Amino acid sequence: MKRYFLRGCLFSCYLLLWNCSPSETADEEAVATEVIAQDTTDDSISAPVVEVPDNTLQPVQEITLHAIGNTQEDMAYKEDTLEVTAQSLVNLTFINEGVDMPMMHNVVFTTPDKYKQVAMAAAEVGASGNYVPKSPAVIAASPMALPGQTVELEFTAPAKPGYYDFVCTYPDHWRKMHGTLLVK
Ligand SMILES: [Cu+2]
Repeated sequence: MKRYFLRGCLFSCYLLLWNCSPSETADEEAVATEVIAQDTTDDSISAPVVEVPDNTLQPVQEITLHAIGNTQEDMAYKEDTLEVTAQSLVNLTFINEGVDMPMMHNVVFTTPDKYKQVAMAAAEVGASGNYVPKSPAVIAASPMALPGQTVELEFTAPAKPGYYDFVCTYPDHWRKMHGTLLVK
């Protein structure tokens, strides 16, 4: 009798243990599934952040351009050539050293040999169009800098190396104020 009772007990204990272990495994599986689910969510959140280093790989170039002179005769860009690397992010600081009001200048980058054409179209656009025509020949344009003002312009340099142009599109300034953008 005693022996059967003991055997019965052991069997019950065995059953208890057997019942416990699968449920624990099931819990662990549930936890594992949750972790995987969280990881997937994290990946989708961090996805746009991953794109940022792609932009930072683009070389950044800081260049400075000065407008000098204070009359229609002696006004000029101090630098007649600017050099940038193809497809780099160009950070241009444009300093207008003019003193009197007619010395309003900007800098407009154009495709090769189109600076005069762009300047002519700009004069027609006038002040309301900020002296920048809507033209495929315009690569980038700075805001107009009043005498003594400094303006900034950020743009991506052309992908194709070559000689491009830049010009001040304030009416009649193109004759004295134009230069070459050398893209290497
Ligand atoms: Cu000008």
